[in-house]
Parts: sequence; C-alpha cells; structure tokens
Amino acid sequence: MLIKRPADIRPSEITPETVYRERRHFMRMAGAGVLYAAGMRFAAAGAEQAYPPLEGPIAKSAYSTTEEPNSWDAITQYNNYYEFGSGKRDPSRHAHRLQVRPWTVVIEGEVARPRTIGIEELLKLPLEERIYRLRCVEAWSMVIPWVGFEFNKLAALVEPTSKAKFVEFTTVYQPENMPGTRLPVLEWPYVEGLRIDEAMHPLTIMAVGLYGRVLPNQNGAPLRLVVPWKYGFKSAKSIVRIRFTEQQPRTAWEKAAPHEYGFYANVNPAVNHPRWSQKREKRLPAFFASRETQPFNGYAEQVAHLYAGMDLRKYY
Ligand SMILES: Nc1nc2c(c(=O)[nH]1)N[C@H]1C(S)=C(S)[C@@H](COP(=O)(O)O)O[C@H]1N2
Ligand SMILES: [Mo]
Repeated sequence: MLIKRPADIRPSEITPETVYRERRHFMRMAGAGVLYAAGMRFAAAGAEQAYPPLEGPIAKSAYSTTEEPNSWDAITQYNNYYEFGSGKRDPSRHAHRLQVRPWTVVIEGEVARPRTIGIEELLKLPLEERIYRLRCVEAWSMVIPWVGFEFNKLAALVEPTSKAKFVEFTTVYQPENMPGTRLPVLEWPYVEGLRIDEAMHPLTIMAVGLYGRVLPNQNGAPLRLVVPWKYGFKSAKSIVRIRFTEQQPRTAWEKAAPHEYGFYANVNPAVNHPRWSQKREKRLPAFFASRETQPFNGYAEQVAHLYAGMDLRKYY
C-alpha cells in the first residue's frame, strides 16, 4: 500500500478519479427554478460548503446564450489570475489564500456621490444569471453561467458626472497571499479600463457568482468585471476600486506590452495578436481551434454600434 505524506496529496487525488467524474449535483437556483444537469460536478463535497448558493432570487436574462455551459470544474480549474501564478492550474491551487472579507469597493472620481461600498450591500442588488461566452486572447473560449448585476446599476449609486468619459477598475493587491506577484509579470495591482459607454452597456456586468453559487476566489471573488465582447483580460477580478475618469486609464497589459494589448481589445477575427492568430478559437474542452472566432465574440448585434466610424485595426 502506498502511503503519502499529506503535503503530497493534491485535492484531485483525495477523491478517486471515478467518483470525481461521475458525481453529479443537480442544483435548484433559488427563485429561478433552473436545473443544471451537466454542469454541476463538484470535485469534492467540500466545494459545496466553500461556495454556498447565493441568497435571494436570481432572475434569468434574455442576454444569456443557449449554448451549453462548461462544467464547474472546467471553469474553476482552468484560469488566468496571474497574481496567483501564470499556470492555468495555479489560481485554483493558491487562490484560497485570498482574503475576501471584509471587502469594500471605493467608488470615486468624476461622480456626484463618491462612496465606499461594502460587498454585503452590493450582494443585495437584484441578481441575474448571465450565461456568456468568455473568449481569451490566447484563443480558447468557454461558456460561463455568471450571476451578477449590470455595472450601470452600480454606477447609478454614485451618479457619474458629465466629465466621466472612462472607468478604471483596480484589482485587490495582497502580496503576502499572492505568490504570482513576486514575479514582475505585470505592474501590480492589475488595472483595467473601459470607455463609459462600454461600461454602461447592459451586457457589462459585475459578477458575484457562478452556477448560482458564491464566486470562487480563482474566478475573481467577491466581485469581478465581465465584458463578454472583449478579450478576457479586460474582465478584471477581485475589484476594490472603481474610478470614473476624464482621461483614458492606462491598463496593466498596455503597460506591460503595448504592441500586444490595446485598450479596446474587442474580440476580432481580423486583427491578430502577435502570438495568437485570432481567426479561430478552441472551445474548451476541445483540443483544436476549430471554431471560427465571431466578431465581438458573437455580440456584434448588441455592441458594434459603439464603434461606428472607428478603425478597429488601429483601436485594437
Ligand atoms: N486581476 C486579474 N484579473 C484577470 C486576470 C488576471 O491575471 N488578474 N486575467 C484575465 C484573463 S487573461 C482572463 S482570460 C480572465 C479569465 O477569467 P476566468 O479565470 O474566471 O475564466 O480573467 C481576466 N482577469
Ligand atoms: Mo485571457
């Protein structure tokens, strides 16, 4: 018999692989009465305790795609969250160290009523499920059933002024809990930004949950931005500061590699990234990039008008 020291055992080895694959949980979302047949597979029973169902009703949305969502495991074990390392499994291994309470969000800048809002108050906003495609600039994609509220609902709490032309989002910086920040991959904290009309568009949400449950840390708990027509890096995680500005914010990726990452970052099959052709994408768990990339990630009908008259090769 093989005896391992506890430190050698990874969570995936604690549950036998067969149980891990076969166990299915059918979840009833409060109020919405939605049943998930395929998606809710928990790696271990502990996950149910760590990520309890969100309180209150969760409304469905006409903005949701009817495409099949990726599984809970896929969405929570294949992540980009560089603060916890650059490997796809690093965030799920290390993000339990993120301290998500107490949590406040400073909302400031060009607003009539600057405020610091506790996460508890934001969780009381009416929640909706939004099943969106997520397209990473690395040319893979998933379908993710987020729970959250439109960013414009949060903006209404602080009343942006007419000078507010952009919004800057800042991720939490907890160097002692974030092993990835020891490497100078990016300038920490992670900063992203949107033009005000992009931020106020009804597709732009602040997510607080996944599959009706509390958002896992590796996915950006307790509050993350989701902008489904842009490359995934625009969707900043674990947000602590939102600043309405007159000037276009300088984002972390623009600072790190300006020729690779533009401010707009709209999903566009016609503009290649220097390291990744954007013509096609790999819809996980598929192995090949056999799917054609859709302009604006399939949301052109809703958002193309925001860019009328702009040369999207220049504003990439
Ligand atoms: N703070 C922070 N936010 C981030 C990232 C990051 O490294 N740090 N990675 C981005 C990238 S590149 C992608 S593709 C998405 C991935 O979101 P997911 O792991 O929840 O699927 O998060 C984005 N938000
Ligand atoms: Mo990404």
